[in-house]
Amino acid sequence: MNRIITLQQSVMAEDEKFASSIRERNARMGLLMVNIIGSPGSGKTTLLERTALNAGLAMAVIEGDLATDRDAERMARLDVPVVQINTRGGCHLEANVVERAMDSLPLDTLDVLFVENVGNLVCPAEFDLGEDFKVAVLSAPEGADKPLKYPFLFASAKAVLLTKTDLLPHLSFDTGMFDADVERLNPGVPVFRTDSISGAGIAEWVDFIRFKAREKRANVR
Ligand SMILES: Nc1nc2c(ncn2[C@@H]2O[C@H](COP(=O)(O)OP(=O)(O)O)[C@@H](O)[C@H]2O)c(=O)[nH]1
Ligand SMILES: [Mg+2]
Ligand SMILES: [Zn+2]
Repeated sequence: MNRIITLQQSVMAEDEKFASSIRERNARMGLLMVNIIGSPGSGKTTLLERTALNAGLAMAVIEGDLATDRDAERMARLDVPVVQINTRGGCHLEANVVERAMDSLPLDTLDVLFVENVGNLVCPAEFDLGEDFKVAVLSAPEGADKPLKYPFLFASAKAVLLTKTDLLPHLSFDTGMFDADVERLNPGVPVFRTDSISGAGIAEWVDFIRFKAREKRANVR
């Protein structure tokens, strides 16, 4: 399957109702849903491409973007089922439109559904999409001070990814401070360090997702 469906995001109240309905459906199906949140350019789509190339996960992606369908095209090129949501300038995704997007995905064939949220470290963290958990993505060039500057995201995520670690030798990124701040905000949260150029760290990340997908499937009600 290789298709892109484009939806426009609508403004809608009572979004919690949609988030609950998504969560309920996923629980019945045993489908893991992961909401990926990070700045524009932090490497979210590249990470998802790398994840798709790592065999053994049946995945689909919902791409949230202000305007283009470029990220969806990148995923479709890898034969990943993908739905694009254009928010028309909206800075986060909302559950009502995510639920509609899910209707055009082959959910019963999947291990995991990833949502690449709109590039933004602030409000995407505040919106429940009915996901199992949020993942905070920070790329090394953005700086080690960002977890404390955007504490809500880093405190609420169930995994933190430090991407572009290949660039660390060229940066003055204080990894000790980064680790300490993340641990302080979110004690015990798993932190993955990935380099999508060499692929370093991707296997550990995919293992984590695979484990969570298996756990979800095992708990089908
Ligand atoms: N050096 C380096 N560049 C990366 C890495 N991951 C992504 N990039 C580059 O960062 C830019 C933004 O990546 P993209 O995945 O589109 O970011 P997104 O906006 O978060 O989806 C692209 O030019 C990528 O090639 C990485 O691990 N190392
Ligand atoms: Mg992207
Ligand atoms: Zn927003």
